[in-house]
Amino acid sequence: MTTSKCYEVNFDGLVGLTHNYAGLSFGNVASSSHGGLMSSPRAAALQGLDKMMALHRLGLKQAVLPPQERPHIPTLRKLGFSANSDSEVISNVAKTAPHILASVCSASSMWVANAATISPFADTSDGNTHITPANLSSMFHRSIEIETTSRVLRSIFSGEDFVHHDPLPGGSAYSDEGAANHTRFCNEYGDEGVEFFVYGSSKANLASAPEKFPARQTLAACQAIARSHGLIPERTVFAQQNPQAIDAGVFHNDVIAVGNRDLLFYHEEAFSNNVQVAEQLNAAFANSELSLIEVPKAKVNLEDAVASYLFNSQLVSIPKTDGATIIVPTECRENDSVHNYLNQLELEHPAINQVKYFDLRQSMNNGGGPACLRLRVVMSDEQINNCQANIFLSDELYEKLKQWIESHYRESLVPEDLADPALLDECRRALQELSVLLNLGSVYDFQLN
Ligand code: SUG
Repeated sequence: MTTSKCYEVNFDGLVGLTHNYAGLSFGNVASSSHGGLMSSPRAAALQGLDKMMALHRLGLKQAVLPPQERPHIPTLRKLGFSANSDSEVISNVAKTAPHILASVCSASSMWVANAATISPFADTSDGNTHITPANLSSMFHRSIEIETTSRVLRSIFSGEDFVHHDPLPGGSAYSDEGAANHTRFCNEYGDEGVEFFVYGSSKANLASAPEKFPARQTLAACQAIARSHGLIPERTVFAQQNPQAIDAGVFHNDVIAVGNRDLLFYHEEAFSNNVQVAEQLNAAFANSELSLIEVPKAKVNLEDAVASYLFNSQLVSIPKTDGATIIVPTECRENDSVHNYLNQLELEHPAINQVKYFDLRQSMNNGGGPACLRLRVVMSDEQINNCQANIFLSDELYEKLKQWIESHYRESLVPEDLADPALLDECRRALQELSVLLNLGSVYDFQLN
């Protein structure tokens, strides 16, 4: 057990050079409705970086995770696109299977809330921090993130007090989408917490599954992670998502609920049984009181919650400030019912200090809001100081990353551009430079082979 001060560090995914709209995620309403439109990788990356910098300036610990190599040639070769050169591979797939090219070009690793489930040392029976990369097996374009994600996480969290597990075995039974369906409650970040896992489907209750859209997280996956992380059963809660919410576009729990410290902010229709969830969480939270803000559907209906991403917000505790700051996308200001609700919350609720709006439109158009872009890791001062990677945001790193984006990223991309072999070279050149800047070692396939 550590005696040094502990923080919640927000690791944000940098948007990749191939950020594009390909309509790949069935059940993610924004992804489906923007498929085929023009994207702006440069604007997307700068929007994400500006959010990171704003949180850093608020006094929070902010770090960055790198994008992945796309198009992903090793996946294309595994799928039988064989040619002598990588550019021939791209031209073959572009001619015969453009939908496969779109999948291996997705910059989806930016949504690092899906990178892994992380249980900090305070919650685990061996006192180590346990990390399980998500298998992302419900979406092909996301399942190809796992290997690089694992290498990046091992490079950053390299101390002996980090235990890296393999992703769960693939297939529908153990479909796992990481921290997007996992929250932790605690008093101080270094205190023993309650871990809360939310799943979309379970074998035991097949009758209560969504009808229209896929459930992307199973109970079996949540239980396997809780087991291998050595979590204490009395302080671990599993809850089912409301299948109607999934059918309304809530493809991850973080589209309808968010927690931080002793606060849970969620929609009336978030879970199959909200009352039971509140009781179980309160029982697990034992000696302290949990603060629950349940948003009634009469004030914000499911459709507005999904369109605005009100719950894909970040609840953060700014040093020396009472109450949480809520980081929301600007879409929340454009939706009347959501905006009115947030104004009221800011004025009246003692648990909420202020609301801050961020323009993340490029990511939002693919269904990725503020919370999707970040992975939370509780770290002690000691762990932060021991980290060899140069990933903690500072004024200097911000300037370097900004310059890096401005010199390497394209202004715009349309689906046809994915067939341009120059894009692969641009991506590799940029990532080579980035991995040196962030001191990550060799984490990309093109660096290893
Ligand atoms: O997996 N969108 C991502 C969005 C992930 C959001 N993450 C969280 N809620 N934590 C997904 O559905 C769209 C890609 C495209 O269509 O081009 C996409 O992968």
